[in-house]
Amino acid sequence: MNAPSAPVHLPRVCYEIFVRAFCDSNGDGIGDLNGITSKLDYLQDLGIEAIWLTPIHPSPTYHKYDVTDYYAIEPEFGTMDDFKRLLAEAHRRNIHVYMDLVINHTSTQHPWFRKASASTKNPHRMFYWWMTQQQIDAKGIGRRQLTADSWEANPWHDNPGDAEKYYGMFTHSMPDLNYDSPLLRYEVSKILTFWLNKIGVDGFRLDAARHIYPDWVKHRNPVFWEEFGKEVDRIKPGTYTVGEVWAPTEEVGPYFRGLKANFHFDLSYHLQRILYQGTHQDLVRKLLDDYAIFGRYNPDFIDATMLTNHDQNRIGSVVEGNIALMKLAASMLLTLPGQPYMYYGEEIGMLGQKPDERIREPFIWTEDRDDPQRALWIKPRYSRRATVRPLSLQQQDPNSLYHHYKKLIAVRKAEPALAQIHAPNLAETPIDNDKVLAYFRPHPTQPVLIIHNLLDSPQTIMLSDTMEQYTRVIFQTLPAAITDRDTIQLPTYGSILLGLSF
Ligand SMILES: [Ca+2]
Ligand SMILES: [Ca+2]
Repeated sequence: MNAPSAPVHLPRVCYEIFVRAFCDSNGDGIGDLNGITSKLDYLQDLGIEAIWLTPIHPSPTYHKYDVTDYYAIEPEFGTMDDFKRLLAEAHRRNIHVYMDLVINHTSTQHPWFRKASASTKNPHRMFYWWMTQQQIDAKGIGRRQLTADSWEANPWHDNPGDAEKYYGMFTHSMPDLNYDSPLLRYEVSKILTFWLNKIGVDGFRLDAARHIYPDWVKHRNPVFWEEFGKEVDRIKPGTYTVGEVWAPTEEVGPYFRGLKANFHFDLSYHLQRILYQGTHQDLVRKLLDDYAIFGRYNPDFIDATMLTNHDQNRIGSVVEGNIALMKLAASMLLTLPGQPYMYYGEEIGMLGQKPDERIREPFIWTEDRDDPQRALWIKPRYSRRATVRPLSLQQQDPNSLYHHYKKLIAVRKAEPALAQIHAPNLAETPIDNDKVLAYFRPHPTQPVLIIHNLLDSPQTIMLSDTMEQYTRVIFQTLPAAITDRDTIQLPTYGSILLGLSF
C-alpha cells in the first residue's frame, strides 16, 4: 500500500532549506519542521514546487550530516507526526519534499559503528572500512588529496585497543560505510522503502555521492548509484534522485546513469566568475558542451542548477552585498535551462562566508526586534537586520530582490521555453560583446531571447535582423530598458527577456 504522494510533474523551481536556520515554531531558537510547515504558504506564493531539507535524522551535530538513526526524526526538529503533517501540507500545495540521505558515512554514535568498533567479530564490522597500518602503508592510502568537500588529509582513524583503523574521509566522527557488505545494502534498501512507501517522501538528495567508495576504488561510485537507482525505482518507480557530485562536469557525467539529477557545481562557479569578472566567460558554449557530456550517459538527464548551496559562500557575499548583482545572478539562474535550486534566504539577499556556520545563519522574517519565528541557533555575523532587509519589508517594495525572484519564478513557469527541464533548450545569439551575456531558449512557437548587461554602467546593445522580431518584453529588471527597433539600452546589470511579437 502506497502512502499519499505529490503529483507526478517535475518541480520547476526548488528550494533548499537548512532546517536549523529557517523557521522556529516553538521559541526554543532552533528552526524546526513545524516552522517549515508554517511557511509552506510563503513558499507556494513565491512559486516553489519542491523543497530539499538538510538532514532531519537524529544526529549529535548541529548540521545533522552524521546520522545515528535512519528511521527517526531529530527531536530538536520535531516528531514523525510533525514530519507527516509537513508532507501532507506540502503535497496539498503541490510542493514535493526531498529528503537529504546521508549514506556515505554514519555518526560514530550510530549503533552499527558502536557494535563494529566494539568487536572484530560483530557482523556490523563489515559495514565499515578497517585496515592495519601495515595494510594502509602497503596500499599507499594513508593520506588523501584534499577536495572542496573535505579537508581531511589523514582519513584513517584509531579505534582505541584495536589493531585496525577505520576510514573516515570527512572526519574521525564520520566513519565511511563499506558497500561491499550485502547486509548493509539490504539495510539501506529497507531505509529507502520506509521513507518512500511508508512515509511518502518524493525523492532524495544524495550526500557525498562521489565518495561512497574511497578514492582508491572511486571508479565503482557511478556503478553503485546505478544499482541504487534501480533499487529506488523498484521500490517506488519514478522517484526523484539528485546527487551531490562535487566535481568537474566530466566526472559528474557517469552519475546520470543511476541518478535522475545531479547538481551542476561547475555552473555555480562559472556564474560566480561571470559576476565578479563582468564578462560572459563563454557560458553558452560551456553549457552546450556540458549537456553533450551529460546526455551521453542519459538523454533524460536533469541538470540541477544553483548559484550556491549550504557548503558554499552565499551569492550575496560573492557579490559583496550588491543588490543589483544579486538580481543579475537570479536572472541568470532562473532563465538558463535546468531545474534550479534556490538556497533559503537567497531571495532576500542573505550574506555569509565560510566557515560553514556563517553561510547557515537564521532567515530574517520581519523587521520586529523579537521576530518570533527567527531562529537563534547562532548569533548572525553576516545576515543581520542592518545588512539584510527583512522579508516583511521587501514584500512591501515592488522593486525588492524578493519581488525580482518572485516575478522571475512566475515567468519561468509561465513560458514553456523557460520551463523545459529535459533536453535543455539553449542556443547562442549573434551578439559579439563579452560584456553581454545573451542566449536563446528555443521553442517551436514561443522562443525567448535573454540579454544580460554585465557592465556596471548602462550599455547599448545592437540587435541583428533575427533578433529584431523579439519585441515583446516578457520581463525586465527595473529600471526598464530603452528599446528601439535595432538597439536595446540596458541599465546597469540589467536583464531583459524578449518574446516574438504576436
Ligand atoms: Ca524550534
Ligand atoms: Ca565513502
